[in-house]
Amino acid sequence: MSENQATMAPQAEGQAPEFDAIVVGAGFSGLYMLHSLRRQGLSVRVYEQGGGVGGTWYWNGYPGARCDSESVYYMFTDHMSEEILGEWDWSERYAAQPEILRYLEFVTDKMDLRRDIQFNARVVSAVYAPERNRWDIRLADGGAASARFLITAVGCLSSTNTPKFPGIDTFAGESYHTGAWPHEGVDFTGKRVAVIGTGATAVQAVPEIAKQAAHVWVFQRTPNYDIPGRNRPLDSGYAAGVKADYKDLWQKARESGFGLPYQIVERSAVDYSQEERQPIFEAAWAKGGFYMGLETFSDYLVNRESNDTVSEFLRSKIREMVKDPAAAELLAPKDHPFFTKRPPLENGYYETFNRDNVTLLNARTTPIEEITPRGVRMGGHEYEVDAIVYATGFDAMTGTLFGMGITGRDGLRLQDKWRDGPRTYLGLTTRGFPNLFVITGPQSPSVLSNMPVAIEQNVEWIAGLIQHMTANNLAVAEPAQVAEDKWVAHHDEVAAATLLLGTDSWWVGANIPGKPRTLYPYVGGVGPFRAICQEVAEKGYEGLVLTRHEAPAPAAAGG
Ligand code: N01
Repeated sequence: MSENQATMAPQAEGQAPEFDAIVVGAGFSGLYMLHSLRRQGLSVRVYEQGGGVGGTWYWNGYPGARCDSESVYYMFTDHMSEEILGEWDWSERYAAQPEILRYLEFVTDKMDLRRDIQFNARVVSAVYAPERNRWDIRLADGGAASARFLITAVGCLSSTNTPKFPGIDTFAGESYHTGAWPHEGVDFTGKRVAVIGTGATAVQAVPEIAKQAAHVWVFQRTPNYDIPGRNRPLDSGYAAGVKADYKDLWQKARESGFGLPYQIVERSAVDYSQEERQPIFEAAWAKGGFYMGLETFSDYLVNRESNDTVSEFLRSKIREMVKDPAAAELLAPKDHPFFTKRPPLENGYYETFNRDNVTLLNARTTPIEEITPRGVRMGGHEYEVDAIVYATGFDAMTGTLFGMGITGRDGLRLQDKWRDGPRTYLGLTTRGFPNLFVITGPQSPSVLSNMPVAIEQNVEWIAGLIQHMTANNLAVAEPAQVAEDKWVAHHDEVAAATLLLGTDSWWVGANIPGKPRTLYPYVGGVGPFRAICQEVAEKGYEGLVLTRHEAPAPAAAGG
C-alpha cells in the first residue's frame, strides 16, 4: 500500500485512532470537506465542539438570527449533490437560523456524514510530528487521534468576544452572548433588557427582543449603515427560476467579487449628478439587500468621494425612518464610510426606535463604566435590567485557530508565527505547518463574500491538492517562504488600495484589544482569487513544496 492510500489504520487497544485526515468543525465547510475527502476513499474524522452539525448556525440561535445572503444562494451546489439541490426549497428570501440548521441536518443525513463526525469534541491541541508526518490531536475530554492532514473548518466568527467590563461577573440577572445562545431559547416577556452592541447581530435581535420585553436599552458605540433586507416569503416562481438557471448563476457567483451573481456595473458615483444618482439608489433601496453596495456604483471601497454619496443617501433614509430627530442623528453614521464595516441587513430595526419601550443610548460619548449586580452603569446612571444581551461580536478569523493549540515544525505555535498578523500562502496554508489547511482562513476572501461560494472553492482546492498528492505519491505539502511572502505582499497591497484599513472594524481586528491591525480577509474578490488558485494548481501547485516523506513510514500509519 502506498503511504497515501486510504483506510483507517488498525488500532491497538488504547492507541489513538489514526486517519488520513482530521477536519475540525461540522458547519458548511467541515461537511463539504468530509464529503470531498471521503469521495477520494480517504479515512476522515470530523471533530465538532457542538452537540450537532451547523457551526455558526448551531451556536447563533438568538432571536431574529437569519442569513444576510439570499437563501437561494446560500446553500451547497450540485458539486455537493444535485439531488439535494433539487429536493430542498427555502421558505423565505433570507432563511432564518432554524431553517438553515434544518437544511444542514438534512444534508448531513442525506449524505450519511454523521457516522464520521464526533460531537462535543473540542480540539485543545494539534501538534505536528515531523518524524511521522502526522498531526496529533488532543480533545478537551482527553481523547486523542492523529492524521496526515489537518484541516480547520472552524468558521470565521466562532470565538465570542465579551468585553472585560468591570464588575461583569457580579450581575445578578441573566447574561447571554448572541454567539452562544441557549438552544432552548430565551423568553424576554415582560423583562427589562440591555443589549450591548449594534452590529449585524444586534440589528437582527433588537426588533425581536423589543416585541417581548418590557423595555430594551440599546447601548450603541458605533452606528452602522443598515440596509433594508426586505425579507419576505420566497416567491416560488423566483426560486424555481433560480433552480432552472442555477448552473449559470452559480458560475457567475463563483467568478464574481463577492460570491453573488449580481449585475455589477463598473461605474463611479462621482461621474453622475445628484439627480442621476438618486433613482439608482432608490431602486436598490426598494429591492433591499446587498444590491445597494453591489449594483449601484462599483468604487465605494476605493473612492471616498463616491462613497460619500451613498453614505449620505443612507443617512437621509435613517432620518426619514426614525421619528425622534435626536435618535435618528445618533443612528446615522458619520465616522466611517459605507461598507468599511460590514453593513447589517435590517428588517424593522430602525422602526424599533419609534417604539415606546426602546431607548437608544450613546456608549461612544459616555462609555459603559461597569456592570453592576443590578444592571449597566453608564454616564453615572445605573440602568437596572433583568437581562443583558452581549451582541459584542467575535475574535474573528484567528481566535478559534489560536485556541486550538496548533503547533507546527520545531514547536512553532501558530499564534507566535502570526504574532504581527497572519502570514499565509493563499490563506489556505502557512509555512512551518506542513499539511495544515485552513478553510476560509485569514488572507482568503472568506467573510468578504457569500460564504458558501468561498467555502466551496477552498474545499475543492484542498481536496484537489490532496488528490494530486495521492496520485503522485507525495506526502508533505508546505508553502515555500518566497511564495508566502509574495502572497502576503499582494494581500497587503490590495488591502492598502481600499478604504478598509482606515475604519475600526473586526475586519481589521480593531475590536480585540492588542490584536494586530491588518485586513484579515482578502479583498481581491472570490473570482480573481479562484483564478489565482486555479493557476497555482495547473502549475503543479506552484509555491508549495511537495515532497515524499523521508523518515521511515511507521507501520501503523498505513504505509
Ligand atoms: O459583531 P460586531 P456582530 N462597549 O463585531 C459593540 C456576521 N453576521 O455579532 O462597532 C460598547 O459586528 C461594537 O461597537 P463598535 C457579520 O459578518 C452575519 O454584530 O466596535 N459596545 C459593535 O456594535 C457581522 O459583521 C449574519 O464601536 C461594544 C458590536 O458590539 C459579524 O457576524 C448575521 C463594546 C459588535 O458588533 C459580527 O456581527 C449576524 C464595548 N466595550 C452577524 N465592544 C448573517 O448574515 C463591542 N461593542 C448570517
